[in-house]
Amino acid sequence: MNEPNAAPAQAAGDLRDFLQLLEREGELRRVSTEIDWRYEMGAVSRVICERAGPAPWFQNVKGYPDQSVAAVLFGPGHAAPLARIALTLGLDKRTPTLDVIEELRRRFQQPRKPSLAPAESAPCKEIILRGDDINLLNFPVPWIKEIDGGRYIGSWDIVVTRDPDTNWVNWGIYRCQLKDERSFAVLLLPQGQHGGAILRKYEQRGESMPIALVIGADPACHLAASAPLDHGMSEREVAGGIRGRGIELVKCETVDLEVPASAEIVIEGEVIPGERVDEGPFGEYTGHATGQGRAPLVRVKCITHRRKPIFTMANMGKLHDDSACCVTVMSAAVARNRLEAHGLPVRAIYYYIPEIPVISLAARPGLKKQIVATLLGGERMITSGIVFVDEDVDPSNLEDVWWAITTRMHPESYEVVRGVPMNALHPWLRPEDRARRETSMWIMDATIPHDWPPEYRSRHAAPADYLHSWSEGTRAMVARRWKDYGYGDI
Ligand SMILES: Cc1cc2nc3c(=O)[nH]c(=O)nc-3n(C[C@H](O)[C@H](O)[C@H](O)COP(=O)(O)O)c2cc1C
Ligand SMILES: [Mn+2]
Repeated sequence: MNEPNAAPAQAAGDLRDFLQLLEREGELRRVSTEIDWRYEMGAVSRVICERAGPAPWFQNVKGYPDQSVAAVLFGPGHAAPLARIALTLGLDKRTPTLDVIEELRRRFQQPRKPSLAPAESAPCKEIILRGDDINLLNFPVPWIKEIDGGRYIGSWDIVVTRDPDTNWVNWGIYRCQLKDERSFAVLLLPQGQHGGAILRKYEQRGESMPIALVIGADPACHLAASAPLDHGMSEREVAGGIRGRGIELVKCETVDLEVPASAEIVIEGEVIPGERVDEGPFGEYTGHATGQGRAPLVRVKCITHRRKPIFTMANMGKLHDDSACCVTVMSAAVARNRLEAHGLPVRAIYYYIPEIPVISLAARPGLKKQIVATLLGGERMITSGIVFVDEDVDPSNLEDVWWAITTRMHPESYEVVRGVPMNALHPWLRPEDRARRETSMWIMDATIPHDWPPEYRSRHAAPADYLHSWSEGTRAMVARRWKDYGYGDI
């Protein structure tokens, strides 16, 4: 694994392998000076995130000897924005953004079933704590931002639940706020997210919901858990697809669930029907601290962990963060596979921020509305809006996209679609939207109409950049003579 030229490319193994790989590639740095879990770890990792520095691995957390915290593991990367996601896939860290998405798309189409490991050989069972030994405060849980509502035990995690009707197992990354030694809140949003839909079923039956919070699993598992897969699809099989071999699972001690065997920490518990506590605010991927309200409470029944466990944390905020790096590429891969399955061709999709796709395509009658309908029919693939650009525009290049919007979009091509599902984390929602739990979205169509004749188009809308404004012959001549002009260094 990870040898140069290994074929086919395989993803990293457990978190510890992954940290070593990142360190070798200059994408991780050990921080040995003492650091406080209250505000300081969050502040330092946020600056690193905003400057796209190597991920920090805090070795010396105040009050927590023998433990460490790895932060903002997924970026933005140092060598390139998606460097650490590319490395997770066994690719070169400078692999272009749209190529990473294409590779993910291929792996999504080859899900692999997990296997079950015996408890004796599962690293996450090295220490098992029950009864009075349960104490969440024994982990270096960070208070990330001073504006957050408290310490967050789950920010880069996997929340495992099981549908009581179908036995479908769901993995999602959901934020979890520490409440006390034996309980935490989990933000299971009531709309769109699968964890929330599963909880509703248990509550309708008046039953407690078993739940497991996983920290520090194989990175492929966390990537899969951040993907907007359809209801009923298995994140754990997609994780196997991303890694190139099935994930090893192990049974929990006190709940009927399985978790990745190599995880650093597993917290088993249950949600009592109807029980809610204060949760938030929390600095989020929208670049705003949002979502203060009431959330389900998890009562902890058992904790298992590796020796000297490595805690992990995300640090979301304006503009780029580790959450956006993952969710945007996973969404692009899921969305394009979904469109292809519906026979809807596009050249490329990119999400500059989660839930707002930019799609480049060759327009044909009706295609754009078919795309909107198909993506709205999936979960979390569009909220807020969607941008369409022509094939000559690179959707992963923000300047290119903005150029298209400002020069090719007829004002009448800005549309508002009313009555779409709402994501409560959006800062722009009005109080009445929140009350109705429904809102609107926009479509920006920055493509040149498909029915303009070529002659009209070339007279009024021919792109005036180097590539399009000179013939191949002239460009070849200029390239040949480039040094003669005295610009050989540029
Ligand atoms: C670091 C990080 C934190 C996230 N926090 C939440 C959260 O608190 N609540 C939520 O509903 N989604 C959150 N998400 C997004 C979900 O993980 C994502 O939408 C995923 O598709 C959810 O799984 P599901 O589709 O099975 O519900 C987060 C994603 C990341 C990467
Ligand atoms: Mn899911």
